[in-house]
Amino acid sequence: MATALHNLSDYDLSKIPDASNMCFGIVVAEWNPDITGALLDGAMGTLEKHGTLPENIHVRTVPGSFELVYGARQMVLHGGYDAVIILGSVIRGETPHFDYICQGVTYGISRLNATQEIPVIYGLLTTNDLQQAKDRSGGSLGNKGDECAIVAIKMAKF
Ligand code: DLZ
Repeated sequence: MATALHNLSDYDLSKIPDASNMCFGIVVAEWNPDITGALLDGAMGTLEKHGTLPENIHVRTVPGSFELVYGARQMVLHGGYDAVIILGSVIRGETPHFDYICQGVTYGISRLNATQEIPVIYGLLTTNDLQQAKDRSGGSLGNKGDECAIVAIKMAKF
């Protein structure tokens, strides 16, 4: 969670491995497309900034965040990537779907990380309202997509 003390796009440049020989898969949810599009821009821009070739970043979309686990699993099993990033935005609103979706995605991605060989990076924004999502997708608190790209590079190196 971004806080007043931590901007999601801030990191220590000296600690980031060179990513020029790395290959990444990104799976993006179509719900809240303005938010997930901004997360994707951030992730791709940061991967490229650290040397990843655009042709080595493969993006697939899924209808909603709940489908991110399936998408990530397919990429992990069949993609040959150094790491896979999931990007989604779940906004609480008035529906109990929020809790079910967040729990399902969190559990599913944790399970992939515990059982598979390739790291899956958790770029799911879970916010109370649209403004909080905007703040974390290129707004006042930075971009979760940037943070996920940095984590993906570090975990690929790991
Ligand atoms: C159904 C639903 C709702 C209510 N809210 C969101 C949301 O805020 N963000 C999101 O990515 N997806 C949402 N979905 C769709 C579910 O993730 C999923 O696509 C459907 O339940 C079908 O499995």
